Amino acid sequence: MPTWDIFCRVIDNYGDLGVCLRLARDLAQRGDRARLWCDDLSPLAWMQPAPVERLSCRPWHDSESAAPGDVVIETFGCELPAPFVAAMAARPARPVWINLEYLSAEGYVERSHGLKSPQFSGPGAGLDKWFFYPGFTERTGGLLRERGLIDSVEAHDGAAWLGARGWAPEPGERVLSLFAYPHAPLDELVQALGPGWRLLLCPGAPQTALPPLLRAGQRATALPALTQADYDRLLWSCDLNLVRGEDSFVRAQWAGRPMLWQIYFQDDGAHGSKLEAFLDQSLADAPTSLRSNWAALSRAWNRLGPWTAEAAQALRELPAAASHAAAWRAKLSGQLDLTAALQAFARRAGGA
Ligand code: TRH
Repeated sequence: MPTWDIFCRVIDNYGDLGVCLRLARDLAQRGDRARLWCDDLSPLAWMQPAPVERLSCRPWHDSESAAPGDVVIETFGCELPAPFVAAMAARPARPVWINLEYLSAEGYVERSHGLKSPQFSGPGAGLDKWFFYPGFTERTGGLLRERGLIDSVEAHDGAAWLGARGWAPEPGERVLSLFAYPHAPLDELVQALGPGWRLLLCPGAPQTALPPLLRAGQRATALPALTQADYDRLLWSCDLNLVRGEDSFVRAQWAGRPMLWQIYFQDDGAHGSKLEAFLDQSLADAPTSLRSNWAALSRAWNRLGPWTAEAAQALRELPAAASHAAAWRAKLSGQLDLTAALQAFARRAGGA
């Protein structure tokens, strides 16, 4: 049973920790031992309050006196503590050292996935670091998808789950979840949605900014921070999910429901080409009108394009978007998942 050390620095928001927690938990649930080292463990109080067998979550600095396990995952270039790297280099059986990168559908991902970076200086001199890229194709590391996930989504009774929490739509009403950054164009969204919506607002700025903007026939409810497992169930229950960043974005794709992604904004504008690459890949097999309407809506929601008639039309064609979301999910779920890909990679590289 190999031991995995997963290192995470919280830059802002919760995405980095959210991804690391899912990976660590998935490894533990598959029978490996996982240690998650993080510089801010406080969000775990709501993301994962219950203990998980074989998973331990520890403060970053405690790693400085720890003996490295068989596989070490440095996430998103977080730079491991030097004493830990020195201990890796001194270990008789060298651990496999993997840098797990951010998710993107851009072409560089396939080209860079699995590349080796030999370390010539510093405490890790003599070790190799491997670059591992999640992605949407067989030539990447894939996406986190725990065993049995799609069966759980399909067995889920969304109406009952929402009803038990007081979040169910009235007859004839549709329901959406909204998890968004403060700069989201909320006024344009509620205008384009039209009447007949219950909006479930996840924690964040929209909980106060959106209610005054509501149009006739719309109502909003502020949700508390949910556990990751319950956030997933929320996504499985809604007619439309507005998600952001990286982890909620992936989970919404597994929900197999229409999804609108607010990409993480980058000052240099790099998020524009990242969004286009995802739209190109995920909508490639969609009917032409759905493809152009949904792309227009996605650009508008990210302030990368105007709120055109096409963008508004996308929201009137949710049944077509739902069929496409299910087809896209079926395509993705035919690929190897990220945890299994990492396990296979680590075995080949000699650590697990
Ligand atoms: O936190 P995010 O906005 O995005 C991240 C970070 O900003 C990060 O720095 C950036 O590099 C990356 O995006 C691209 O959104 P994300 O990724 O969806 O992470 C949110 C996590 O919070 C995810 O694991 C789901 C979880 N969550 C809950 O557990 N309960 C909740 O109620 C909600 C709303 C989210």
